[in-house]
Amino acid sequence: MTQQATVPPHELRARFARGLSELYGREVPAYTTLVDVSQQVNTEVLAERGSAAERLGDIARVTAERHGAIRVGTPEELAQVARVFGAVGMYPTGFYDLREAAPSPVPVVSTAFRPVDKEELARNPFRVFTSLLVPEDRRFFDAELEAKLKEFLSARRLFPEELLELADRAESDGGLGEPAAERFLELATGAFALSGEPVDRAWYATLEQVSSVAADIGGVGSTHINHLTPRVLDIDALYERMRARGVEMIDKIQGPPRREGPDVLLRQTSFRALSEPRRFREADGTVREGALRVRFGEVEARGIALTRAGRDLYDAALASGGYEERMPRTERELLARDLAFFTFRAVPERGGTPSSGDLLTLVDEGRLVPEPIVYEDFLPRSAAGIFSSNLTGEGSMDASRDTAARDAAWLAEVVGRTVHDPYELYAAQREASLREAAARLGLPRIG
Ligand code: OOG
Ligand code: NI
Repeated sequence: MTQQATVPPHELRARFARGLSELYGREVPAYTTLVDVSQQVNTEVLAERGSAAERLGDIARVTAERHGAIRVGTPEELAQVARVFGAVGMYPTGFYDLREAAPSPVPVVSTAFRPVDKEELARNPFRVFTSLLVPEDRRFFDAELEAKLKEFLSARRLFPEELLELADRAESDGGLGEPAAERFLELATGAFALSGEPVDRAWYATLEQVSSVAADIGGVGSTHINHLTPRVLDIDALYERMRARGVEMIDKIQGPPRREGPDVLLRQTSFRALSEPRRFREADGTVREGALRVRFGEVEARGIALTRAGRDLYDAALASGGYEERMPRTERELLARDLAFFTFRAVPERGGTPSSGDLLTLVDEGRLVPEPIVYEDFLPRSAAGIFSSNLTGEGSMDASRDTAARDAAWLAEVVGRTVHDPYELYAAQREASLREAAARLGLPRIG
């Protein structure tokens, strides 16, 4: 008998991303328009700029690239999410405390599940920004509401046992054979579909007074993907084109302002999706048709990953208003001042003996060719801005009350896994490429 071929994690991930994309396109038709317009813009940019357009990822990757966002209510739910994503090679990376995000705090902490290896990212870079409600945070919730929330949340089940078992099997075996793979994907995609279950109107409204994110998470019996974001090569062009089509965009592009020079980090913009029909259970037990407007469309452009020094400069320059002047305008300067991450390709064909192991000298001699590392993560201020610009109502928060301490270590404990540090991942990629380059150039080390 022939052995059933295993579907490896990257293929599961690519199929999962496609499955969610089809689902979201059916549920939120404006998403399909956004994907179409993004692809038009990408085709044009590629035609105009040629290979320079692919400096931060080839067109196949950029075309397939998406990030999604989901929101869950309890540490147990987050641990289950980690198992589902672990099956497709997506691991918790980075910690974002959106409760601290001025001027629009949101009662969640977040991480992004994503591939962490260069090869895996190249195969399919799907990532999901995942937020966890913090009902213990007294700035948002009083003790009574916290207790009610926990009771409601502990009674629901986001992921069927069969899905979690398949996920564990996929992770421990490095994939799944057919038809288990197909079954896993069907259940995984289904877990993020919008539910037709009636929403308790009074309970939803109570939570909405505190925060519409709290209502979207804790007011319903399931989770759902709340946006799916394509990547575009010229976000300014995309923004104008969507507006020209009559789509009402938020009033700006979040992240680094437009300027001359290499793109850094991440620029994003969004539009509010239309309200969607949802069923509500009224106080008297009857079920009526209603509508909620919680999902939206978002698009992003990615730039070079910054080092901690680069990020500090970015934050300071944005805060002081001197961004345009203070951020370097060339890759060369970003590299020379160690503000951004690059990998390096050795060119032993240059011949002769390198005069030193000094990085910049080797680059100037043409023995090392720097290639920028694309930023694979998120920006907390943009994330909070994206949340808030798409919410109904301001919510309420009393900043004088007790917070509940949360950090990456806490999150790691909750999911029982490492929470990867983005800076360490980028630095490891750079170091690995330098080691390889040194060996090829016959140098003990490059530094
Ligand atoms: C997540 C918002 C954050 C991003 O791209 O920064 C985000 C959410 O709305 O749940 O997706
Ligand atoms: Ni997003």
